[in-house]
Amino acid sequence: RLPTLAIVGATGAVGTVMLDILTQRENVWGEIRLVASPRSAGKVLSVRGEDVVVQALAPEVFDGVDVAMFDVPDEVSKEWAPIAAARGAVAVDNSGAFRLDPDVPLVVPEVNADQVRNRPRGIISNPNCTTLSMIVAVGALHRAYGVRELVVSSYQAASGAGQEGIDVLRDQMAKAGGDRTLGDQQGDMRSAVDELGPFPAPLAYNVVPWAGSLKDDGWSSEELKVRNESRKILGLSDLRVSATCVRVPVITTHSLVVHATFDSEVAADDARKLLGAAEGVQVLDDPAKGEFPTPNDVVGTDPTWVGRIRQSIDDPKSLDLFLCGDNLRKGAALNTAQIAEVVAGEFTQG
Ligand code: 11C
Repeated sequence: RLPTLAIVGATGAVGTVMLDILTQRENVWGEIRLVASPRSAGKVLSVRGEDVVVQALAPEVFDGVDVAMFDVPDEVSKEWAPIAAARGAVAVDNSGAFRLDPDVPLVVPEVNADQVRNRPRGIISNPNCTTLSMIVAVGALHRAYGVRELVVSSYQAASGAGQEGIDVLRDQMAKAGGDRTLGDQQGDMRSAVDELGPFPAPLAYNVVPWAGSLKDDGWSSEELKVRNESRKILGLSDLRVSATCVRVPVITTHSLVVHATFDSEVAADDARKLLGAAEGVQVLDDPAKGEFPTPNDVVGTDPTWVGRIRQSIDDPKSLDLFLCGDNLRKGAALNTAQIAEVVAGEFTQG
C-alpha cells in the first residue's frame, strides 16, 4: 500500500517549496495531509495537482499517518514530533530540536542513507541548510580521500531566516534601489531602513557576519551547527571544523567557501572528476570562461554546485572549493522529502 504523509508547517517558506517538490518528484504517497497552525487552518493549497484543505495541528491529525514531516520552529517540533511518533508515524524533522540526540539519526541520503533505520525514537532529523549546502560534496571527497579538517565561510541567503527574512531584504532592497544617494556614507543604510527583521544589521548593500544566536566564546549557533552536524553526518566525532557564518543580500541559495584537508594528497583534476561523478553534485568549474556557480544562477535547482576547485598552494592534501546549494530545496525541503521517500520504501518494499 502507498503510505500516508502529513506535512506539518505546510504554509511556511520551506513547506511551500515542499509542496512543489512533492508535485515534481515521482509520487510514492497515498494520502497527503497538510497541517499548520490554527491561523492557517482552512486554507486550500495545491499538491500533486490536487486541492487539499489545511488542517490545524492536533494529535488526531497523525492518526493513520505513516510519515510526518515537520517544517516548523524548534519548539513546535520538540513538542509535536514525539506526539506524531507516539501515534505511529515516523517523524522527519527539519528543525534543530533533535539533530544531536544520539537516538535520532541525522540523515543526508547521498552520504548516510543507512542511518534511516537507526531510529529508536521514531524520529529522523534533517540537517541545517548551511551544513546541507556543502555536505554532499564533502561526503563524496571524504569517501575517497578521508577528510581531517574543514575551514568554512558561509555566504547565507535571507530566506534561511524564513519568510520574514525574505520580506525584510526585499523591503530594504526597494529602499536602497529607489534612493541613489544610499550606500556610500557610514551607517546610511541603518538610518534609511525601517526594519532589521531577523538580521542584526541592514542586509541591503551590506554583508552581516552573523546567523543564529550567541553561544559560548563568541561562536554563533549556526557555526556550531555546521561543526557538530558535519561530524555526526560523516561519523567523525573528532573532525576539526571551524566555520564563520555570514549573511549576504541574496534571497535564496546559500554559498560556502570550504578549505578541506584530507589524509592523502588530492589533485584538483581528480577531485573535479570525482565530484562530477558524485550523486547530487554538479561541477561548474572553468574560470577561463567565467564559469562557476553563483547563487542566482543555481536557485531553484536540486544539486550541490561546486566550482573554483583548487589544490592548496601550500598543502597538497588540502583543497579550496566554492559551493552553492538552494537552501530551501536541498537545504531543507528536498532532503526532507528524500529521507521520507527512503522511509516510504519500507512500506512499499516491506
Ligand atoms: C539560516 N541555516 O540560514 C539557517 C536557518 O537550524 O534549521 C536554518 C536553521 C536550522 O538562518
